[in-house]
Amino acid sequence: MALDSETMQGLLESVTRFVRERLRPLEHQVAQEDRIPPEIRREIADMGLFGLSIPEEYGGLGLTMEEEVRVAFELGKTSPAFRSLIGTNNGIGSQGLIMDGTQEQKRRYLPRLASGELISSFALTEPEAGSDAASLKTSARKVQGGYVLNGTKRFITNAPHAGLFTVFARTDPSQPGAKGVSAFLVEAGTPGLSLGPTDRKMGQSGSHTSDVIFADCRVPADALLGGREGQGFRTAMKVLDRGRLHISAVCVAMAERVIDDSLRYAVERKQFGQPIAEFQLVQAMLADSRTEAYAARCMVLETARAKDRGEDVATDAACCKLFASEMVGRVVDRAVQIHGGAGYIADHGIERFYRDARLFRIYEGTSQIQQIVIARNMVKALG
Ligand code: COS
Repeated sequence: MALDSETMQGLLESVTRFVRERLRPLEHQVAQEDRIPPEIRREIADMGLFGLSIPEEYGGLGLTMEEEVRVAFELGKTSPAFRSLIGTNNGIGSQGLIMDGTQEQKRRYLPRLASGELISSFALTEPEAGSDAASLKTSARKVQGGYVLNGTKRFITNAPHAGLFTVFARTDPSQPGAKGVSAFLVEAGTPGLSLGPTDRKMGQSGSHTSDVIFADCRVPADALLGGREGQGFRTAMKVLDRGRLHISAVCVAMAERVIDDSLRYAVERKQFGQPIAEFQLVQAMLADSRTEAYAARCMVLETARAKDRGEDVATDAACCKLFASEMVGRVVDRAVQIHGGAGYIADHGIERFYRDARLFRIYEGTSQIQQIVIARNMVKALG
């Protein structure tokens, strides 16, 4: 454990209180305005949440995976946009740097990522390379003293706010697959780097994505992550293994939140002269949701502990992401059903979770990609 149990308990309690007292009252406003109020960003930074999983020597809290998912179990009990604000700095935006960066690269960026001064983004997906990430086309041509990047990245979370991008680009055009890919740390404001308009999305208002465009964008040689070419795809996969576990924890949290909302509604709402919670058909929906959320919670905790023990969790992280994201889809669907007409009305909030949850089955690898990862690894393990 990175924190002693008292400190960890204190952190969990303060996040729980912060979600209840500060974030939940703002859910509707954030959805309406599609922005997180700046004072909330400051409070999140003051609590150290931008640096949950960044090592202590760089100013983060250095949480273990188990501790991180326990925080996500609490932070995820509100609109996912709040979690998304710190999601990239703790996850896909910083982990490549933490896992494979040079000391100098870590020293340059991690303290500012941990404090929230700098937001980071993970630029892997392209218009024609989504699930098939190894086919990416963005190029990084070696020139005197550095590289020149050309290409377009798509659906990049937090790009409109990012000061730093981890960009995956092909350094070796003779290698069409994973082997020719390298990772680069590219700062916002570098000439030749521009952003597309912010995407309009189905849900998760307040969290923003956009294209990131490289047009003869010149970066210095020391922007190459870890100083080694050809390692980028492997870095991306390792980052995603970890990210999938974090997203699974967020799915558990959202499920628990909407189950709680559904239960309270079912106890209050009366039909046929009694609370609908007393009807067995409604009870069945509550019980199925509770059971599935509990199963996902156990999977996530167990896999996080295995990761902390140093085990390879690529398969189990994919199992978690597959089960937890599909589970929360079923749970939010039942939540709408339990709320009936009120569940379909925008002001009530349940329909917003229904739309927000849809992304979990898509990003950081679709459910179908998780199935492929799991089955392939099973076959490989057989030898
Ligand atoms: N950890 C470390 N290395 C890994 C790895 C992992 N989890 N998964 C794959 N690799 C390595 C492989 O070992 C292989 O290296 P070698 O050739 O040296 O053995 C290399 O990476 C290529 O792997 P593979 O051959 O499995 O690549 P594929 O092109 O077949 O694709 C999938 C693999 C489909 C699993 C991958 O493209 C993927 O995860 N796609 C989804 C991408 C995604 O999640 N996008 C979401 C957007 S980011 S928010």
